Amino acid sequence: MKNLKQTINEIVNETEIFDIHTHLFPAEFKKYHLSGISEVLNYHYLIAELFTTTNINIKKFYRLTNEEKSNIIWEELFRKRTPLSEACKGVLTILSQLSIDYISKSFDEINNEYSKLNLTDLQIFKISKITKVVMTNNPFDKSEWQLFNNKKWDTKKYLASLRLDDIFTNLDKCLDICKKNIDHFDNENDLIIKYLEKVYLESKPVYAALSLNNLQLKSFLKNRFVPDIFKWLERKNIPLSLLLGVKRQVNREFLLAGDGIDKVDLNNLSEICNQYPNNKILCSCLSLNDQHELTVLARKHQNLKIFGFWWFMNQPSLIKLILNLRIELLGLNFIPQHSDARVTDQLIYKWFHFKVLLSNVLYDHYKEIQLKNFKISENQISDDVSKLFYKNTQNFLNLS
Ligand code: RAT
Ligand code: ZN
Repeated sequence: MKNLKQTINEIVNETEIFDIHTHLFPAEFKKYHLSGISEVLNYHYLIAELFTTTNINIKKFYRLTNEEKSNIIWEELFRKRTPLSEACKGVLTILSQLSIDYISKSFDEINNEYSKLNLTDLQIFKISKITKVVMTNNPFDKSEWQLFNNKKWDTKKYLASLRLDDIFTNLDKCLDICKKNIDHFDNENDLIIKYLEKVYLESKPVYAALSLNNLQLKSFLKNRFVPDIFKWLERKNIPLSLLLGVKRQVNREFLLAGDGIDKVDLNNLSEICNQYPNNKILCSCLSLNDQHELTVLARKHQNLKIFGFWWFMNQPSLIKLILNLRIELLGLNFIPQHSDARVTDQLIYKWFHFKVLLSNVLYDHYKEIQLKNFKISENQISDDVSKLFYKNTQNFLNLS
């Protein structure tokens, strides 16, 4: 092998990625597909930063057009101030990766230059080496669900997942929607399962997902729908993905930018894994406080797989720390990252940033075993990275 560091960098940059959690939609579904620098600047991570950095009037801001909002974000966070936060650096990564010279330029100038690139989502997938992304699909959102009325998009690239939060936060609405779609049912449990079966056939999801705060997690096993949902997931052979520790609307005025962190009791996660040993559980926790316990739980339950650095955890300093911990406790038996991208262009920065961190962490671990006379080969590194970026996901989702 040439130089270890260079070999790892090359392999990490060339390995295909299966992005297990995004909020992306195919370009053909125009109403929901987001791309371009204006959308990148309108990311809710940046909006929260703008609100707390300036005294801008929040209601007035939200009434502006997207381009007006991006203009303000560019001026306030990138020109009047030094763009040092992770979300700001992400924008700089995208611009520099696309060779757009942004120094001393206004938003309009950058936007013009960016639009001329006419970047397609397939080009972006290629830049980031992404083969598949899993979307977040809410079967209780009629407008969004229209995606599945006409599948003239690449269903091998954009895989579906069923987001079931509404059953736990807005049951009446869900039951109404189920009743409009299902004619014959015995009781409400039967109704929900029949509706899930219908949307399953329409979308072919690779997993079902739920985000829960502590209270919801605590009462989860007592929920009257949960046993049947687990039975149904087992029949379908798809995992349940649990996104734990979000506290929705800590600041309501901020809208989508207003969610925060909750403290969760992971004993409840362990109990879920024990009570449903035949179901597969994917899990990501939002708070740093939960990462150690979550990693230990992934050593204790065969049906539990950790994935990604979710949202507030997606900060380089935390990733470095916890990625090391995960390798120390789990070897390579986890899914290290997902992008959570809402705008296709964000794939560029989310994955670029992570690849740099992963390469450095892997280098330290390989170096250490080399010092203990282990002969690590290029092929073995390729296999390892492919597990992390692709195969662990593919296997856990039972895909071929
Ligand atoms: O990361 C985000 O963009 C959040 O707003 C959420 O969408 C979160 O990832 C979720 O899936 O609930
Ligand atoms: Zn998400």
